[in-house]
Amino acid sequence: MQACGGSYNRETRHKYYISGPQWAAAYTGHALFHAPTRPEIGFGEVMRKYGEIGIRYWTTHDTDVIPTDALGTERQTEIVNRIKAALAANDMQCSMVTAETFHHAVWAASPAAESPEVREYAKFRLRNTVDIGHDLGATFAVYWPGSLGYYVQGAIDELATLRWYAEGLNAACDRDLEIAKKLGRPPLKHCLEAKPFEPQAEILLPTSDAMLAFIGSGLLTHPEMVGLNPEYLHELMWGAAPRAALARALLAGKLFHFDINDGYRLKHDVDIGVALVNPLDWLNVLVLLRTHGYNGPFNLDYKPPRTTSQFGVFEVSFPTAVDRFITLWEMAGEVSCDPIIQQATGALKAGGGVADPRDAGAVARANRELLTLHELIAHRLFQILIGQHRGRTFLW
Ligand code: GCO
Ligand code: MN
Ligand code: MN
Repeated sequence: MQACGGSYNRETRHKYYISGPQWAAAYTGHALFHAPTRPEIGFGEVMRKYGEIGIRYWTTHDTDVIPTDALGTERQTEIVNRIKAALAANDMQCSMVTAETFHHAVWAASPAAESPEVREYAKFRLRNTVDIGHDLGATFAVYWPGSLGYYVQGAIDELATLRWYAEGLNAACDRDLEIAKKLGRPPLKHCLEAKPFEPQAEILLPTSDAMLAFIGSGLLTHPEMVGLNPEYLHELMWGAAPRAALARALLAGKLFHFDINDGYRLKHDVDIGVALVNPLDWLNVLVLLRTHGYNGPFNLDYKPPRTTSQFGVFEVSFPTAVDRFITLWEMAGEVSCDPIIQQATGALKAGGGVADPRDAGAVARANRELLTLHELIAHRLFQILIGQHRGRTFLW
């Protein structure tokens, strides 16, 4: 790390709305074909390390920190009080809470199962997560539905399942309005997160676009309270251009929260550190978000590689992820005011200067060379990415 140099200090890292998930830091290296490689750690240790690094915000699933059988009991209150103390001790704030509706056996048929008692339990969990969120001072609640889908044909009625899922969200929003009023706090921003391929074979809401349609379907009693938490990799996985998926969310006014990481198209959810696979695309994504005024959190939802110990997780994995994000965010600012890119986009917008826009041949001819500026812009972005625009040279 010392040899790499160029890392930001804690104060600089504090200026960005970057959040560290409990589950990312506590990830033990396990997966379907992988046994754990690291010991478990609790929220006290995670916050101490995040605090040292300069990650200001913390996010958590309910069951990352509260055992399932303690949810809604006095033990929950006691744990939440300890979390508050640990946040304060490490100069951190809780920005987001999320309900785990995928891991426990109770979710085998999803939180919107046919069985009414599963759905009642799901409502309890979602309402309880809203309670925890207000108690911890959070701004956002995220829902990744998990098992909302099926493995075998004919297993579920899709329409009924989606209606039932909406009932769960409605219960969360109703509870939120009630508590927010009582506490004099603004209601939480509720964010749906899509993932296309896992953990079921077929997913009912596989993409952010599907979720936008769901939000607008008329099933939600408070659609204005519900938006999106897209994850970069989850959009890439199904073959989308993440930048375009984010643009659609922005147009709809629904880009509330953003999970940042990286990976590959049409592969499983590898959750690699931000920009380690697609740095140029990441730069572009941040140009889009800066240009259009996104001011929500950037949540480091990735898995530090299982090849490292906890030493590597906190000495290398998290600080480098934070610093790559900051560097790219600052570069994105540079892109927005780069004179060459400004000239090129200005020229593109001015058009080819054809007098008669009904003459297809003349319009095509006038725009042909103009459109070569698209490639010039791409080249300039690459130069900015590698620092060549500042005179950096490569001699051999
Ligand atoms: C994943 C998901 C999760 C969610 C989390 C929040 O990659 O499995 O992105 O990490 O972000 O469950 O609800
Ligand atoms: Mn995520
Ligand atoms: Mn993921």
